[in-house]
Amino acid sequence: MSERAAAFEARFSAAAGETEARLAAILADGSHFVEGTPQTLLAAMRHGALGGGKRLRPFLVAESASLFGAVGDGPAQIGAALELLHCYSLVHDDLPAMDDDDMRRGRPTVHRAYDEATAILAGDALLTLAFALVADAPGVPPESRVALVAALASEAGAAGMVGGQALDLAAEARSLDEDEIARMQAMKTGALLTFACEAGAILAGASSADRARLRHFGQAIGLAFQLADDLLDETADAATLGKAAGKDRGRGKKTLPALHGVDWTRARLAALVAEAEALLSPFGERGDTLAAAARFIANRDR
Ligand code: GRG
Repeated sequence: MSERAAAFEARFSAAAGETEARLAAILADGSHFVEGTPQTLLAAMRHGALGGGKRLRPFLVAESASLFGAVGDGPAQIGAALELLHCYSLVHDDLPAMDDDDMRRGRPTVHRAYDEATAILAGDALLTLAFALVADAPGVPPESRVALVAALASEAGAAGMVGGQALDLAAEARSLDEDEIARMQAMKTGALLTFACEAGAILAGASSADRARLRHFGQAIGLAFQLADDLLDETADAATLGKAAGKDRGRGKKTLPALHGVDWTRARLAALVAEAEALLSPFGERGDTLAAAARFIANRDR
């Protein structure tokens, strides 16, 4: 690994540790959970949210915020909120009615460790907690908090991640064409990554041109993330992934790597990284960490 890549990995891993501690504190915190909160529900939420994951989305929020000089605890709280929302999507995605997975992040999925009803409710509670955290993000002006709530709702909902998941489920009955696959992936996977990058610009009160630039960057790395994920699904083993591998192929679901092969996928990933790097060029060295994140996303092995 190059020195530059090693420095990125060290920074990324330190940030993941901070996110883990913040999430643990939030999920232990009396301010969010009054005495009446059912303890089994809370335990299932912790199971779904703690103890694993790359914590990529909070990292992107923090780095995009620091690109514009945002300071204070606001970016970390928005990152934590986004990560809880991401965890809800994984808990629900793993349910028997959806992907029907037994393992996630190297551990039993929430419905396996508890039961289906508890997993549905734990996901619901993680989603609603995410919005509570955005609404009271410390040090963030009210108009920015409202903008963040609106952007997150749009990217997470029917026009974003949830809509993408619906298109993905529909693809089990009818094969999608290439454009439809790309659109489904941009919604299912790209939407939250786009929010992560745009959130930093919103937090810092950046210009609308910079906000659009960061959105565009998020869209490019979102596509790269999904392509890399599909490639891993084709090539990696379950022990490396911490979940079942080869599931898409097993279900006859078309992915772009399955349609075009590994060489085409690697070339497309390189083009997306170049696009992401070019979008950061106006920021000079300040954009180095986000550029390294784009390369990590495209080349990742987990
Ligand atoms: C159920 C509403 C709803 C949405 C589900 C996120 C999602 C939409 C489905 C997950 C299935 C999947 C494998 C999607 C591909 C990309 C993805 C989101 C992978 C998981 O994200 P990582 O790699 O996971 O960031 P960690 O565990 O590192 O947090």
